[in-house]
Parts: sequence; C-alpha cells; structure tokens
Amino acid sequence: MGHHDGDATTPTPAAHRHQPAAPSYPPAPEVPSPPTPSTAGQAADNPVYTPRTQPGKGGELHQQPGPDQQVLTTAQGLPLADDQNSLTAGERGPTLLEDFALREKIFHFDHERIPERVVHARGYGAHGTFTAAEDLSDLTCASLFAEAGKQTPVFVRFSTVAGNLGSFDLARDVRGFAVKFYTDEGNWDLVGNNIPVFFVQDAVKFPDLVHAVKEEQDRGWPQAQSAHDTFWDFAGLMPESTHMLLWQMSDRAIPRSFRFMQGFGVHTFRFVDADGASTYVKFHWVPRQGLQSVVWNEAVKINGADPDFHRKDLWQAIQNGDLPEWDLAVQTFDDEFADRFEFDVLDATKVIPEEQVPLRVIGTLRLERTVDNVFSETEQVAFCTQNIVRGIDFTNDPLLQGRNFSYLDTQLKRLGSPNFTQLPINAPRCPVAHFQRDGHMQTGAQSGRATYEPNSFTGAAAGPRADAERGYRSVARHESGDTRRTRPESFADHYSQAGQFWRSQSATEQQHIRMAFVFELSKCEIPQIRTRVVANLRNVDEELAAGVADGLGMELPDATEAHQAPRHDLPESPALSMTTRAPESFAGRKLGILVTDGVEATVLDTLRDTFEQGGALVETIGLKVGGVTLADGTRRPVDHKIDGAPSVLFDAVALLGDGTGAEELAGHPATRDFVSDAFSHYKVIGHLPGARALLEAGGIDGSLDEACHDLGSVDPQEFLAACGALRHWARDV
Ligand code: HDD
Repeated sequence: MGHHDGDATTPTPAAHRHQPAAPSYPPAPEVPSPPTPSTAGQAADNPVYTPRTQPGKGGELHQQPGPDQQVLTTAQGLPLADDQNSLTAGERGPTLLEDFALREKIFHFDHERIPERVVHARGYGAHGTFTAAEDLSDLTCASLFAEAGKQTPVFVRFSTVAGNLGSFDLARDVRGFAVKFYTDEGNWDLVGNNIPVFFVQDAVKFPDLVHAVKEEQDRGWPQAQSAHDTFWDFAGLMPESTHMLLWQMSDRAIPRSFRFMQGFGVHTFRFVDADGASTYVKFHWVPRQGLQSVVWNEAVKINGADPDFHRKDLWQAIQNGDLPEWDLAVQTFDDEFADRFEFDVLDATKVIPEEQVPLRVIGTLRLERTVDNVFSETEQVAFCTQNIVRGIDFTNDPLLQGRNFSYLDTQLKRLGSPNFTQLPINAPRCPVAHFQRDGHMQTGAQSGRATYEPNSFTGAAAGPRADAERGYRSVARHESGDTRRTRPESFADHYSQAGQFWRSQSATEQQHIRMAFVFELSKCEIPQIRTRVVANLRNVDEELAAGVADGLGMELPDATEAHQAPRHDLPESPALSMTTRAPESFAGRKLGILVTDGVEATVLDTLRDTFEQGGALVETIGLKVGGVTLADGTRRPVDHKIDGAPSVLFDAVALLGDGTGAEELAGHPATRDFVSDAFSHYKVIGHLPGARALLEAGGIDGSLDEACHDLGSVDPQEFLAACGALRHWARDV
C-alpha cells in the first residue's frame, strides 16, 4: 500500500507527462504598467526601461529588461512559465529538488550580501564631473590638470566612519569624502575626510583606533557612536589624537548635509612636473554651497525621524537639478617651507593654516547623477589610496604609507577577487593593457598566445611595453638611515594646534565643542577615563578644560605631562572656523511649511514660489497627508503628516495657520515639538497672525525674537533673505 504525505492525490501517469495547461493557484498577480518617466531633473532622460546590457546613463553596463524583453527568465536566459509557485509533487506535496528555477533563485539570494567595509560602511555615492580651472603644468604633469576646462568623470562616495551599513546618518562622526577620478591616464583616488587631520600618526595604530570606536565586543554596543568608554580610553591614552578630537567635537562632525561640508586629502602629497621636479601639495574641497551643520539635539532627533537624512538630501538635490559643487583647491609648498614650518608636514595630525599657505583653486567638481544601483556602484566602488596618476606622488607620511597597503587588501576581502578592477564602477575609462590573467570572476576574454612581456607574438613592439617617457615614475628621492621603530621628535607636539583650532572658533562654536566633550564623556562609566581626557585638555586650553570639568561635575585634574610643551602663541586661523564659509543665501536649503485648514491659497503659493525661485526646497506639512482645505475651499495635498516630518528635517519653518484649523493642529503633540524644537534649534521662524495657537502650543508665543517673522506684515522676499542666515545663535533657549 502506498504512503502519501497527507495528500491523497497520487499523480496519475497522465499527470506525470503533462503540465496543467491552466495557470495554477495563485495566479501571477496583475501589476500596473511601468510608471512614466518623471520629468524632474535628470530623470527626464532616464527612461525606466533601457535595453538589456546597453550602456547606462554613465556608460556603465546595465542589465535591465528592455521594452522587448517582457518574459521573465532564469539567470541562464530560460523563459519562465511560473514564478509564483515551486515545483511540488502533488498539490500539497513536498517541493522537488528538481526545481532548478527555485534553486537558482534562492541560491542567488543566499549570496547577495558581501562583507561591509570595516570602516566607512555606511556611505552614499553619486557621479559627477571635474573641470580643471587652469593649465597646471608648472606644478604637475597630471593629465586631468593639463588645460583649463578639461573635464574628467568622477564618482564620489561620502560616508560615516564608525557605524555599520544600516546605521543612521547623523552620527557624531568624521565623514569620508572619497573621490575617484577616471582620468585619461588611469584612475586617481583621493580618499579624504571632511576633517583635515587624523586621530593617529602611524598606520600601525589604525586597527586599535577602530576597535576602540566600534561597538564594544563584550556587549555589541554602542552603534555608530564614539560616546563610550573604549573610545575615550584610547583617545585619552593617545594624546596625538587631541587635535582631531577638537574637530570631532565641533559641529563639523554633525553636518547638515554632505553638500555643505568641506573635504580634505589630509596627507601631504606631491605634485610632479614633466621634468620630475616635485612640490608638496595638500588637497582641499571647498563647497560652493557653504558650510552648514546641525545642532546636537537636532542630530539626535533626525536620526529617529529620518535615519537616511543625508543620503536622501543628496539624492533629492541631484534629482531636482540642484547640483552640488566643490572647488578643488591646493596648498603647495617646497622643502624650504617644510623645513621652517612649526610642525612636520608628514604628520597627519597637523594642518597648514590657510593664512600661512593660501588655497589655490585648481578646478571644480559637480555632482550630476545619482546611481542606478546602489549595490553595483556605491557598494562595489573600491577606493585605493595607492591609485595615483602621473604627476602625483606620495610622501613618507607613515599613515599614508600604511593606507596604501590596507585599501587594496580590503577590496579583495570585500569584493572577493583581484578582478574587482573590472567592475564597471572601478574600471578605468582609458585603455588598459597588461598581462594580469585569470582569477575569480575574470570577465575579459583576453586573446592572443603570449601572456608575458616582452614576447615575440604581439608584433614588432613585443608589447604592450612599459614606456619610460609616458609611464608613471616615482619621484627620485634619497633615503637613508638605520631601520628603527620610533616616532620622530618632529611629531611630538600633540597639543599646540588643538589650542590654535580652539582659539580660532567663534563663541558659539566653542560652546558646542565644550558641550560635545561633556556629552561624550558623560557616557563613559569609568571616572578615570573622563579624568585623563580632561587632563589632556588642560594642555589645549585651560578655559576649555575647566568648562568640560564643570559640565561633568568633577574636580579639575592636574594637566597631563606633555612630551613636548604645548605652545599657546600660535595665531588664530579664521579659516578654521565654519563661520568664515557660511552659506550666502537660503539656496539649496529646505523650508518646512506647517499649513492648516483655512489658510489663504495666495499666502501659501507666494511663499512657496518665492522660496523655490530662490533655489530652496519647500515641503508642506499638515494634520493629514491627504491635505488641507484652504480659505477658498480648495483642497491641497501636503507632503507630510505632522508626526512624520518634525522641524528638525528643515532649515527654517513657516507656520501658516488659521482659526479652527490652527487650533486643531495645535492639539497634536507633534505640533508642540515641531514649534518648540524649531525655536530651540535657533531656526528662523515665519508665522501668520492666525497661527497663534501653534506658537502657543510650542510655548514660544511669549519669546518671539527678531528671527521670528510675522508673515502677515513681512514680505516673503524679506523672509527668504532672513532665512539665508544660518541660525539665530543669539536666541536665549
Ligand atoms: Fe581609511 C575606508 C578615509 C586612514 C583603512 N578610509 C576609507 C574611506 C575613507 C577613508 C573616505 C571610505 C572609502 C569608500 O567610500 O569606499 N582613512 C581615510 C582617511 C584617513 C584614513 C582620510 C587618514 C588620513 N584608513 C586609514 C588608515 C587605514 C585605513 C590609517 C589602515 C591602516 N580605510 C581603510 C580601509 C577602508 C577605509 C580598511 C575600509 C573600506 C575600504 O577601505 O575600502 O582599508
């Protein structure tokens, strides 16, 4: 007697031979036809369906179904009859191993993830163009700087450092600013940060630094935060990190957007001219949008309200055609300057103040296009500091030398094959000719018989051959000395520039730095860890150390004995303050309009038009996302429901309310937070007389100041101009 697994439907021989003609249950769901391409910004020339394996928007290879490719296939190209049901023995029977389509689909899914980056795991990228400003041949023979107006495609990836791939964007952290230039003589990767100095001087300390800042191994937290014992333990024991700590505690570590931050190559590099003569160079990215950050309390709330705040901001700006730009500027200097400069130019914990060596703008980067596929492009992009081009060379900075090993090594781990250079996002956009062969995932079928050079098979040139004239040549430099493991004395001053940075900040910036130290150290459970950091800070500035000790409620400890006595006479460097590069207008920033029933349509429309014409983004927020009923009885949808769009998501806010509509909205708890947060985050606020209930809900009706504008009497243009200022720091909150 046959055994059936709860199913009496033993297949008849006939059923073995024939698949049922009628579709099985459930049927393939009906789906709407593809959306029509949006006409906004770049999307206009980006049809939803592009032909299979045709170059994409940027020339990369794309595998997308074309309009003629309506049939779903396996990875082998086999058309599928059913993608809703596995192949089973009988209606309720076991799934068959024979189901190759099921196995292929699940097999591929099982292998979708690759290791995330050990640092800078969370990032966001975009394509753009670099345009050279001038012929730089007096300094470098790098082809991308050969003539004014020369354009080079680039891919940029911004990132946080400590957090995992799925962490939030507004962590207090350094931001990565990595740029891949696809030059006509090979790829140049300038892998920088938004802070010009680093925590440690020697690459050998990097794993320790990263272990200290990441989640603690015995508990698995905190995520994407430096505010914990192990980080501050390491920092306190490593006085060379002090300068960087000042930057990290500044508002630069909580940028408003990737678009509003500077970038730095950090190390001293070399420019090399056609004759082999070299000049030292430091690279700076200066945002044309200006510099802007958020305040800490805002950052904490943004992370809850919109953990993707930064990536969304970049995506939205580019989609709207508001293309962000950065000038690439250099500081160049010779050995004579290097010798007389107070610090060692090979020490990555030091800056060269702009007042001492001014910036020279040598080109502009513009981000123009978001990626088609975040994994293929942003995740698989492989930056390597060792990727340099003719005309650029390294220095002996020990941090840089170690990086040159680490990046190549890590790409093999992440991407799994030395052929990662063949991935479209990593492939050079110039001819490539070498005899590297085979390896996992080799995608090129390199032809010919000889796989070495010189050879007798590839013609008279026996090549491709190296070319002493056109090829890359390292700068000839004389090195000597005994092998040793010591840090040079010229790297020994760990505090003087930290003090210079501190003294160069505005009063508001200083206050934020002090508060950040207090916040972070308050999260340390071990008192000695706090004490050691404050003891180090006494070598930076007594007032800072006293303020932090006071904020922590602790006695001021004795100053740490410094290996080299700190100098307190370095002149202030205004360029170190964000205030000297503040945005000039509200362009590129976002106004949130809280709107209720009963508001005049013209008031709403004029405000929106004025801001949009001023280059700003405008979003509306109401009680219900379905919209509000305006005074003339028309319905207007809004972009957000009140609890989904707190004021932390906007640079300035307008409260457009009227009568019972305003009262109804004022009764919502999220409205109270919206208004009171906008005020306590020093934002410019516009309000209609009818919005009184909203001001009252936020508890600010009695505290209105000159940055709170009565939109009943103030012209929208004037309000727009007022919003151009960053924040109303003078506000008493
Ligand atoms: Fe690093 C990633 C920037 C020191 C080892 N680093 C990475 C990224 C940026 C930086 C922007 C992300 C690149 C991307 O978007 O894919 N790193 C810096 C800067 C440093 C620095 C500005 C100091 C001046 N890094 C540094 C040292 C080491 C590393 C000293 C190792 C000895 N960094 C790495 C890495 C990463 C990396 C492990 C992780 C993922 C990757 O490289 O591609 O190799």
